[in-house]
Amino acid sequence: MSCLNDIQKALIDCEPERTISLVKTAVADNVPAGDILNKGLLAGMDVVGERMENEEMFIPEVLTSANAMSECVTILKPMLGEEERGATKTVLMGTVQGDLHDIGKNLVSMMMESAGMEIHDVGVDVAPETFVEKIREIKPDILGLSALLTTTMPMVKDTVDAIVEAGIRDEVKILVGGAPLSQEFADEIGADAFAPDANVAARVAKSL
Ligand code: B1M
Repeated sequence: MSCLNDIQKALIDCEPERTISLVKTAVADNVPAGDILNKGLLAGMDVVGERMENEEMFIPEVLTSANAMSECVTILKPMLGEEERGATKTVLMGTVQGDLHDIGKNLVSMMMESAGMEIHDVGVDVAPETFVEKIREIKPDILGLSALLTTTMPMVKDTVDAIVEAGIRDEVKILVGGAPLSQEFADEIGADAFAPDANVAARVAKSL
């Protein structure tokens, strides 16, 4: 359907107003919300992610596309059927205690939201006990922990340890990321997965 190709292209070309307007028109024309999401927006976002990985698109452009996608998802949310909603994973996301960096975390959240997941962002400088409390309250499928400083890497481990001590480790998959982290570090601290960037994070979260 050509309107879905147009939506895809507008998102890839980093044209937020056009993307949103095309989505509104498609909704008004009774195009199924699931098609707009999957065949228009998510297909476009896959290309954006690939271009980001290949350094053909840069952070500000990716953020613009991701923001447009978020707005479109908000427009489509009430119209999405149980099937699409049922496929949604819930993610609790935060930057660990002592760390104030949130641009990468926000980008990861947006890419996950773009992939259809429901994000509960608890912000930056989040204490291990707050993560434990929020896991009990929100019951997410996945916990995302971000850390950008070598000095806050140990806090990622402390957070995982607090979750183990609270007896809720089996209830949530843990995904970690941030520039100084690695797969090796994730394995060492007993996390379920590591992702080096936002696109991989969304892909890994889908598979967890
Ligand atoms: Co800070 N800072 N900073 N800083 N800062 C870095 C990280 C640093 C590398 C700069 C440098 O020295 N070259 C350095 C860390 C060195 C180290 O420990 N290895 C550093 C430092 C030292 C500091 C301070 C200590 C400086 C000081 O005060 N003396 C201080 C610490 C404050 C604190 O946190 N307690 C500090 C403060 C700040 C600002 C507040 C000024 C600001 C943050 C603003 C904000 O986030 N709202 C800031 C910034 C902007 C940076 C740099 C320049 C940019 C970070 C960024 O947003 N990158 C950074 C240098 C750099 O990275 N070039 C630097 C863009 C972002 C999209 O990438 O965050 O890597 P990134 O996220 C990526 C991946 O890492 C991954 O996906 C993202 C998207 O692809 N990812 C995940 C991130 N989280 C993930 C979670 C996942 C999966 C993937 O799953 C859950």
